[in-house]
Amino acid sequence: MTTLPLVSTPRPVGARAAATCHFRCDDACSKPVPNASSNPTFAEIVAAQAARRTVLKAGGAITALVGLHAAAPAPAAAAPLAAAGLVPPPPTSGRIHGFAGIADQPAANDAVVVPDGFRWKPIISWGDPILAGAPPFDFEAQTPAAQAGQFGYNNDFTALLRHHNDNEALLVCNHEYTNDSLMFRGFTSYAAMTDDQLKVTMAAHGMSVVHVSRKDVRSAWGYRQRSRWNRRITARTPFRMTGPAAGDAMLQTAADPTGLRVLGTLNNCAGGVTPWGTVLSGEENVNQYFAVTSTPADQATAYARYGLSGTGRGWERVDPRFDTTVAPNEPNRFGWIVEVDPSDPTSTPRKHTAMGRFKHEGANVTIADSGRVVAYMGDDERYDYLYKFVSHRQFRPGPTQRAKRHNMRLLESGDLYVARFTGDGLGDGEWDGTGEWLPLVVDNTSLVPGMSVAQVLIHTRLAADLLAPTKMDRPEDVEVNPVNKRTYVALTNNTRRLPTEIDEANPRAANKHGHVLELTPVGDHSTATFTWRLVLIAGDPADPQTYFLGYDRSEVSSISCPDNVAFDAQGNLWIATDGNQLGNADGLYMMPLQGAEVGRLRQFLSMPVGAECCGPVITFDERGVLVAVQHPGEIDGATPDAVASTFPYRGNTQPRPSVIHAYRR
Ligand SMILES: [Ca+2]
Ligand SMILES: [Ca+2]
Ligand SMILES: [Ca+2]
Ligand SMILES: [Ca+2]
Repeated sequence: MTTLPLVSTPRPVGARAAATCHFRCDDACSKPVPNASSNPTFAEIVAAQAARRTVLKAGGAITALVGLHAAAPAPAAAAPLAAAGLVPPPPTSGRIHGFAGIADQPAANDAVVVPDGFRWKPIISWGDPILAGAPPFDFEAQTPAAQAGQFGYNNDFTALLRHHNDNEALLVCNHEYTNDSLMFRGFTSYAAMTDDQLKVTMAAHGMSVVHVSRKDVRSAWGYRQRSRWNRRITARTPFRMTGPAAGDAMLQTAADPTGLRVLGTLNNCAGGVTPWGTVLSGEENVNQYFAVTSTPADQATAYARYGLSGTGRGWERVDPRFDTTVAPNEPNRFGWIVEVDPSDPTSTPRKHTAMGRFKHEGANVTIADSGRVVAYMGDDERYDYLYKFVSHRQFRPGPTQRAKRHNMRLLESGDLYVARFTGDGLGDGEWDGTGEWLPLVVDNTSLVPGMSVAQVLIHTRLAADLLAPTKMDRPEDVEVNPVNKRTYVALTNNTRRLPTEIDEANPRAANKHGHVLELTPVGDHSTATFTWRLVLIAGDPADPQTYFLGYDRSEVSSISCPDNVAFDAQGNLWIATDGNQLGNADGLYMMPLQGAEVGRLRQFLSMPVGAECCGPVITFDERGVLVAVQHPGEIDGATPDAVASTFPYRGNTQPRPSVIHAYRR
């Protein structure tokens, strides 16, 4: 076995590996932007133009953004920098947030780096057996049956649900996609794969529920093989459709004339945990699994808007529903938010039509003061939108089974909105303004002219286009801060945005590094209006276009491409990145949102070569964090015979996506 010569060739600036783009999203970035509508709104353009005039008059700056930064409020006082790339440690405590930030790590570094005083261990890796009868992982002897009982590939969203006591938990994980060229020796094309290999990749998708435990609060989490709580959900697991569009003609197929029972969940990206103990997961780039051999005439516009134009991943050879001539409605049965109850391994997971269909990054819920459940959701595509769901019924608190049965139905009926942002001008030194939630469906009535409720829910992108929401720079994870109750939106990047297309909420043309938005509801989370501001404009802090809530830019870590967000019990914002475009490894970062250190971003850990950082979850004791290391070793040219990474370094020479636990020694 050889290892690619990586040390002197860091990942080129400006790109994820081409292999990642190909296997994860079928090269979405190299294709035409699916949103061809003429949004954003007139109001924003007026505001942005007014702002540019103000700034140009004041400072003669080159761009609105650079000019604005010069006018930004004075940075907060900060302690002196300890060393290049390092920020001095705050007072330590037993909690995770007392750590000294690590320096930037080169992208070619095949290591997980954590701060002094911390260590990390893998909890579970691709191929580890979790169900009874599943064999140990054997890279050279993969079978569909083995994979269906083993932990799936490319772990993304991660949840840790306390189970019975403080030292037991259920780990729930998404398996977003497979990299077939790293899973099998000699891969050349989907067409050349064996039927069994194709079935292995189908079984490696979906989700896992894994029983984990530890000795005590100071030890690492480990997983339990063959626990009765363990579960695999794959591309063939039955799901039940719920909500107003369930059973609609556009969801019916020859194999399922009811339109109520779908096999599998695909391309599950981020997600969330509900207050009633279930897990939500977003089906994202689902278009890539379909061999579009023909397009139904009455759905041609929708097929185009959802990127359904590819040749698929070979699955149609072993499961004909992935051929659109055989099953033209099968694509409509993917692209939903799914809900799984990990506390009942026999339960049928559900897909909620009331929450709309698009390239769902994920969903996170909060309980509004009104008692209604509010879910925030991003459509992760350049120039797509931010959405909100508000349940019709109220959350019922309490640990009883009766309350849980009630709450389990909350996401089956509700109102759906899409966001429009209006800037108030850049002259005030902040990227901020007001926003409104434009109604798509309210009280089971469509508010989109010419579209029925089912049409709005199944072809949500087309419906939203008609309301002129704001085109965003790839909305990814969206989550409500448990302390300040505001909503945070990671916007990864959008290198296609033109200078003529910037607005105050998406303020950079050719946005390589992304930003983070904060929404504050006017009233409670179920109301139709909000105010907003940017809290982070990512990049190299030496770049005057970056912004860290006004904190001294010489005192913060560099960061690029925010993707997943999480919070600790103090309300600090944790950000995981995907696709660092500064030549550094992806990583996990923490930024305080209040107190003297507001905006002082620092890096907690970094990823091995080729990997993105996913699914951060601060453990419920606040002493550590779980992170999903996704696609380690996925760099162009890497193969099983020429690996780029040996992560997680456990005697196996192939890189294996893994969930790791980083915790205080
Ligand atoms: Ca995504
Ligand atoms: Ca402003
Ligand atoms: Ca991601
Ligand atoms: Ca999250």
